[in-house]
Amino acid sequence: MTIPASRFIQTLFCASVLLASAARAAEPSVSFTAPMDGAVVSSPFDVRFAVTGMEVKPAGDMTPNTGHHHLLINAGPIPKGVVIPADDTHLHYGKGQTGAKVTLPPGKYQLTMQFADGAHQSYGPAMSKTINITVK
Ligand SMILES: [Cu+2]
Repeated sequence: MTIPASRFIQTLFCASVLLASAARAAEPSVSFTAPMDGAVVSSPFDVRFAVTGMEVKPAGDMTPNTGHHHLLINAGPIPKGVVIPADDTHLHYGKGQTGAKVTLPPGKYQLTMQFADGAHQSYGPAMSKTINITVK
């Protein structure tokens, strides 16, 4: 008994779709564990950072595919290779922290987490995540 050609092609197609999604899942990325997008929070509130496919290291460590988290307040992702400024709205977690308590006055905010290397050079939009929250 032989497998009909159409069935064989269908199987191949399914296998390639699975492989493609596996490759996508392996792309490094970051995400907020907290707060959730659209959340209403009381200040101070917990921010939790997660990263997959790269490793957290303190600032200064230039091991490839490692870096530290940044929180950008009312700002979008930083282009790849650009050094992230250090000021009131660009917070660096250069000790390798994976979370922080953040204090903000009441209002609506756009929060962007941005992963960057040991010299604070951004890994670009692919290694960022933006959410909108309300501080009550
Ligand atoms: Cu930094």
